Amino acid sequence: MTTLTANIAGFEFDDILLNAAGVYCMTTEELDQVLTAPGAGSLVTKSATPSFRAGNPAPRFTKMPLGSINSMGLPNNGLDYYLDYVITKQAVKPLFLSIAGLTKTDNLAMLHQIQASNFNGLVELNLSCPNVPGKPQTAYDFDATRAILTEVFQFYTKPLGVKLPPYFDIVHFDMVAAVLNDFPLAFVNTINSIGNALAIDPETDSVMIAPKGGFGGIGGEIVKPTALANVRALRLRLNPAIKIIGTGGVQTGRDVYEHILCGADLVSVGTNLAFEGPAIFDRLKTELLAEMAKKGYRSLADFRGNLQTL
Ligand code: RRO
Repeated sequence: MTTLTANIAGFEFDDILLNAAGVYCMTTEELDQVLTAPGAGSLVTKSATPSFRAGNPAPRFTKMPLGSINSMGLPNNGLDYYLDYVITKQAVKPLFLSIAGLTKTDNLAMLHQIQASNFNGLVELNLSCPNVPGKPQTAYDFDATRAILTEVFQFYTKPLGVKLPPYFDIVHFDMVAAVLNDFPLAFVNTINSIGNALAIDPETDSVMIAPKGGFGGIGGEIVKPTALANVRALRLRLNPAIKIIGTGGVQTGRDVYEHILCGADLVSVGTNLAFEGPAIFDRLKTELLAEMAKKGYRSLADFRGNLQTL
């Protein structure tokens, strides 16, 4: 029997798929659908700020050729809402709580609240939201990334990971890994959407989303090579104790397989979950098992990280 399991920070995942933060995870109704979806091994909540945010004006998420573009602007129901949810459901399976403060002070305050709470699952600190006007992506600033992690690990003792933006330069892979390796991170999640892209509607010659003059983060099929490069580059550089959640461009079981080949432990689905709904997890699992059978593999460990080079 082929099993698809993973382990992060001592948590056993019975399946390796989950939603990407931001997709199907804003409300408890959506979260419940992912929680109970066949093929989904976990879920992550919409990145939370200390209190409710309406986010950017619509249209703020749309299909585009080969993927999606969004500038949601961090709409969310506030930390208490998501913290209550994961505390209530944490006995069902290991869960991820995502937070994305607009300032370091907000992030530290939220982590203090989580540290003091009954939540014992995994926290994903989102250092890569591309869509809040006037707020750069923290993880593109290596000194700021080191500074926040230094402060966090002075008090935070529960399992923590970071959501990273895509990097596009080998030197930047080296630089971010050098920072991350200095901390007891449980995992990194790579990649967030490729930020500040522009898609144009050929009928109207107009941008496709309203916020920020049409600039937004892209996801889906178009980002898969960038996602795979980031998973691979980080797996080659990070301490083995830091696990990797691969995110970006997952449409088929073959795409999941390729993320694992590059070193992913879990694989999350964003754009195509938005298009297809939570039934996608079971389809991806079935297709992944078929791909593994074709290659003669019985477990993920048989091929995780085994990308061949020429
Ligand atoms: O809410 C968003 O606009 C958003 C966030 Br926080 C993020 O991390 N990534 C993204 O593509 N959109």
